[in-house]
Amino acid sequence: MNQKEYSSPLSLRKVQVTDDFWKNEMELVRKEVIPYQWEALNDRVPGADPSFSMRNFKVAGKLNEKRRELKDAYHPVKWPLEFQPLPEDMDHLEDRFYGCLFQDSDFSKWIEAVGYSLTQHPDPQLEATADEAIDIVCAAQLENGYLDTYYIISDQDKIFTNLKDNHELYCFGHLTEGAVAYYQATGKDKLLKAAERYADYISSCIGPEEGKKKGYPGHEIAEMALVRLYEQTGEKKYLDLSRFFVEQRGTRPYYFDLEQPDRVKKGHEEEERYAYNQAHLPVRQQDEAVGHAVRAVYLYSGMADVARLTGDESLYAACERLWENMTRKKMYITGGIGATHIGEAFSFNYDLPNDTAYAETCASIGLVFFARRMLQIKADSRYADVMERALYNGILSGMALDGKSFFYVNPLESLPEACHKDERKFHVKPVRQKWFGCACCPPNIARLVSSISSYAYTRSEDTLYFHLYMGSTLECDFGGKKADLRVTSGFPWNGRVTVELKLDEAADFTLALRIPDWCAGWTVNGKEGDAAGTVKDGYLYLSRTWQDGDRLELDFPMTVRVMEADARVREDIGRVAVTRGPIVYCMEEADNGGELHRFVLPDEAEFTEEKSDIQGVPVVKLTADGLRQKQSPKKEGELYHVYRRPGYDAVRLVFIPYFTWANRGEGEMQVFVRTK
Ligand code: FUB
Ligand code: ZN
Repeated sequence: MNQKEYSSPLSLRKVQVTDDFWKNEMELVRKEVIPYQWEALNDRVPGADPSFSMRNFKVAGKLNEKRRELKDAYHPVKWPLEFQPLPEDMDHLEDRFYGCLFQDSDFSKWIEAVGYSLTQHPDPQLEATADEAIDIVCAAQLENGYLDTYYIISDQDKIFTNLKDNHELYCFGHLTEGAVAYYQATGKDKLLKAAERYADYISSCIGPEEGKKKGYPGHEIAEMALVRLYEQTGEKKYLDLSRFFVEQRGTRPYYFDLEQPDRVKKGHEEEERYAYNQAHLPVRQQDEAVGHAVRAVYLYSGMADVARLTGDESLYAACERLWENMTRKKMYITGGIGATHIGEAFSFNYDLPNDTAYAETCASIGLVFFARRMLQIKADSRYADVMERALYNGILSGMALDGKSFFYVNPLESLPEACHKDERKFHVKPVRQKWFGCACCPPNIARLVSSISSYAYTRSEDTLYFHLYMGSTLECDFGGKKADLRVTSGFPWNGRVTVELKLDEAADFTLALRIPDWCAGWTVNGKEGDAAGTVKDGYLYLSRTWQDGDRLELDFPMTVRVMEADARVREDIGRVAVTRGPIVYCMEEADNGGELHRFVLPDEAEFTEEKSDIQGVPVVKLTADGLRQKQSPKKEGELYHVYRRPGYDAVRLVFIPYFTWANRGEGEMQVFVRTK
């Protein structure tokens, strides 16, 4: 690890995304998701499960008021307070907590997305709404800094008594991420100060010192949030707490056993007991991605942050091992992770079923967080390739092309009848949903998409890294000299990119350009390979004294690539997936008719590329001559018959980008297609 080479994302205020593709996604988030989400947070969406998020903050704030009046004579409601069922009469709710116990995070993800969005599109009205929401949230904070409505409303005696299940530190993490984002966008620090006070309260209760709880989050995210708080405030105590959380995890005796001794009896074997929470082993001994997938990648992101900031080689080595295991043995071609719906978790190596896949949108988003953090430590295109794969495929599939509905689960094969009738596939929805009772994914897409440029670029003192290609303008400076860049890009449909420099005076710096793993024969200003510059770990380094008006023309040819999985992936044997550039394709019933399992893509298939659109969104469609297996001649009503070489009808197969599936009503979909 070379700390001198570490890089950081550019401030969102210094990068404007102008890209046709990503700007469209960002505008969907700004115009559709953020306003809808605000209505959802306030329980104003007819027919949708109420969130109760803002309501809970208001109730907590009101209780605080009352408590102040009564000089703390408040008596908590009875414990245990489990998930509150939906009340029958929504007009006469009691002053108590409703909803999932991590509903506070709905607000936090919203405010984070709002912050990012304001950097690209100032909107005084939205900012005023956000400020009012922040006032409501801050009024709920206890004098001591604690801020989680579930416990504030229900039972303050139980604060931090169930770190494993009850998401207090998860809500803290999201609150902090939102607070930093909003501060960076607007300069307003009310929420940031609230997050700091909460962080201070947490470290007065949990930590290595005598008398404090030796716990850590049951659902990770606080680790990376504390690092953000440290980077924003410069307060090392936040980095120390993050490091404590990372290093304490999985140590013996298990903290989760200590906090709730009853668990020990219920649990499995020692090492399996807390694998769901990645707390089965100390993190440096972990080498396989296990357990709940979102939790896992949030942890790994925090580990990478701590490794970078402390120069910790062994922690980085653990991140590397986990990265390799996850991306080489447990990741779908779409960048989806977490193959099983049982525990929303990773399955065993090479177990990647297509039609029961879980591949939660949030998990792929967490994978992008992890990838960017690994890139900050070391610019290696392995990380950026996966980041790009997840972004254009397993994540964008999570949102409809009109931004109005969402997938939580992202299967690689879907048969609507099975989704409706087969209990094993009830988690797989054949069409996107308006919202979810547990609404983690849509707001996560909102915060990722609206901060997309922080994944495209990072910089060190003298190097600007291009990890993704997207049209944008960047304001940088190197050695005190201003350098503005204008980037245009045809991604993801063509690989032509231009970079133009506008400098007040000549300046020395390096541009490091990622060479995508899917392209062969790339050129920069017409030069190929080593002739173009120095290539290291998948990046082309161009170090020179740049002049005003310098211009680069990059070409990363996008050709169709037919991919097969490792032969140990049982479900994919004898099947292939069609890709082009960063995009994974699929077949849909809307174009090909039903019973997709009967279609065959011959080895020698030649593809035709066609500029087209799906629901008005420009795409490149692919077509190829293929086959459709005929029903063998057999006796009427017979289910089985003696095998005969099958006959086929010639058909034209149509492939569309995977992220655009299920935008034309309910129908079958398949990514991996039989081959011959
Ligand atoms: O537990 C909080 C969030 O809800 C998780 O990250 C998601 O997987 C969903 O279970
Ligand atoms: Zn989710």
